[in-house]
Amino acid sequence: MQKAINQNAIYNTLVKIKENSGKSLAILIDPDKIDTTQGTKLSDYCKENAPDFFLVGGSLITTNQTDTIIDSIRNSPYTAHIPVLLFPNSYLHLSEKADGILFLSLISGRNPEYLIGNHVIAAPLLKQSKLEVIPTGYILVNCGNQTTVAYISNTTPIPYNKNDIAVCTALAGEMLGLKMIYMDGGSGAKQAISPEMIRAVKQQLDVPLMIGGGIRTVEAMEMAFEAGADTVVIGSAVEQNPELLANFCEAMKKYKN
Ligand code: 1GP
Repeated sequence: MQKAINQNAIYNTLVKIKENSGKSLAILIDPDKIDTTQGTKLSDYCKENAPDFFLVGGSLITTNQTDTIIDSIRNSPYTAHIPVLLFPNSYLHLSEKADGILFLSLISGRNPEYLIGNHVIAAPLLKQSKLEVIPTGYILVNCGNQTTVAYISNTTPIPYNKNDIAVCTALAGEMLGLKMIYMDGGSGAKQAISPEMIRAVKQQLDVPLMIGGGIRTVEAMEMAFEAGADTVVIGSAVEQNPELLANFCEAMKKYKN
């Protein structure tokens, strides 16, 4: 099967939101940490206000639930229209059921497998799929604890207060042609990435900036947006308290034009 031409719909939406000075919210669902019943429950919390995107994936996936989770998003009238992007840790976690994929190059690390190795194996599969591929510079920041993603990828995250390293890394990613930068403290990060680091990176960057890791409250989400995040990613907080989803989505209203 040949890939459809000019399949940039999701990325164009991200850019459009950014250009209109709006903000977007992505909810990360880790297929290991949620079952279908919880997935349906999550969709129900989207009845009044829904996130802009779902990310599905994680750095260590031990179950085969990715397709089922995407189905539960698709089967709900409240979430059926929301784009689903894969957030894979390797080429083993591709799913044709998603709309697109964050094609992550872990540019804060120096592990060739996560910079280019996995990508070489995944590329022909993606070429044949209908997934929209979004080339994304993935930058890990040390937010106070060793995270699964840092351990599994065998990379050293950027130190918490080294804003200049984060800026140079993001810039290099953009100059290499990556279309988005995702700066992440890792799932379950002890604290969120500092507003100072987000601001410093944002000032230098033209492509959309996604921020995640350790964001557990509406206040923390708003702080990331105010510092310059275009998209905020929330995982653990909603996994642990699905009812929080409604609060996060409600708070997003003020960022919509
Ligand atoms: C992890 O940024 C995401 O890659 C989400 O992090 O689970 O800490 O919200 P949390």
